[in-house]
Amino acid sequence: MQPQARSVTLIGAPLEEGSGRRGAAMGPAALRIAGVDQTLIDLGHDVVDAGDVHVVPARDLPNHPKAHNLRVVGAFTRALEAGVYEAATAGRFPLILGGDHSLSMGTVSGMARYAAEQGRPLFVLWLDAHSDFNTPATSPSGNIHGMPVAYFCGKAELAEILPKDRPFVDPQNVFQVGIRSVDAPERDLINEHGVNVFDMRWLDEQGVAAAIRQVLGAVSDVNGLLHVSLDVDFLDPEIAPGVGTTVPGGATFREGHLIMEMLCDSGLVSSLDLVELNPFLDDRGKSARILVELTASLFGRRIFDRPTRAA
Ligand code: EXY
Ligand code: MN
Ligand code: MN
Ligand code: MN
Repeated sequence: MQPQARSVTLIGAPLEEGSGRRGAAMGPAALRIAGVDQTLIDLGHDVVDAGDVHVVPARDLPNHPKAHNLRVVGAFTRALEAGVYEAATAGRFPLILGGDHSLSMGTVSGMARYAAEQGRPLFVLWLDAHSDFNTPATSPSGNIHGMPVAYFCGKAELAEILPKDRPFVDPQNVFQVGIRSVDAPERDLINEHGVNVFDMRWLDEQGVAAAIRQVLGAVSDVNGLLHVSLDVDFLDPEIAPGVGTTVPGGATFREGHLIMEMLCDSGLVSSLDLVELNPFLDDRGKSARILVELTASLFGRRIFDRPTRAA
């Protein structure tokens, strides 16, 4: 069975100001050089590249001492929220080429607005070494890329970037997979709000397939939409070194592909972020290539068709 042909809109987000170091702004270019558009076209999908988002810093936002570069991150948040919402409303699959992980404040918020209009709950699959659930009050670094999940769940006060009545994601609809670096106050917030965490210990003991089955079951039970946010540091640094926040003990090549293949088979994924790629730190394009390969698996590349099995 061939996966459905999708209409995909690529949106480049050359954002690095959320990360506290330079380089991630080159991520969209590296993903294009690695052939993300042609890879999807070859799999039978309709692809439109909307180009990169360009912004000027938002002067109505404060210079926040504990949320660095808020004016730049806020401007990207607004532009991406609108761009993702418009693409989804046009029946297209938004695929965001990042850019640091603060960009998910905008992309997930845009999908949350779309999902609310559809009367469907939005779920988020967060593939990351980190939980990214800090707030300006708990962050050890002040870097906003450690805060996007708290932001789109409505738990991080970051001035009025988006309208006050924006829809939030229910923290209990957030599933984090691959986690192995969490700050102590961040862990308290995650427990308090009921975020679902499959940390590396869980994956070692039970396997990624069991985790993804739980996620897909939760989404399909209530006819939800599923946004996937893939941080390069979800993967082990041996196979994906091109990221500023490497943490040893990450997902393997096959674990990454199995997740994407299962997500593809489910037909439930509505949108995707590829984030934190830092080509300045990469090894001859290795990390950009693996992101494109994983995207191919999500969009239907497979080794053999699977037999349809009774449940
Ligand atoms: N938890 C640390 C902080 O908030 O500063 C590190 C966050 C790294 C975030 C990377 C993108 O996933
Ligand atoms: Mn910039
Ligand atoms: Mn992250
Ligand atoms: Mn991370």
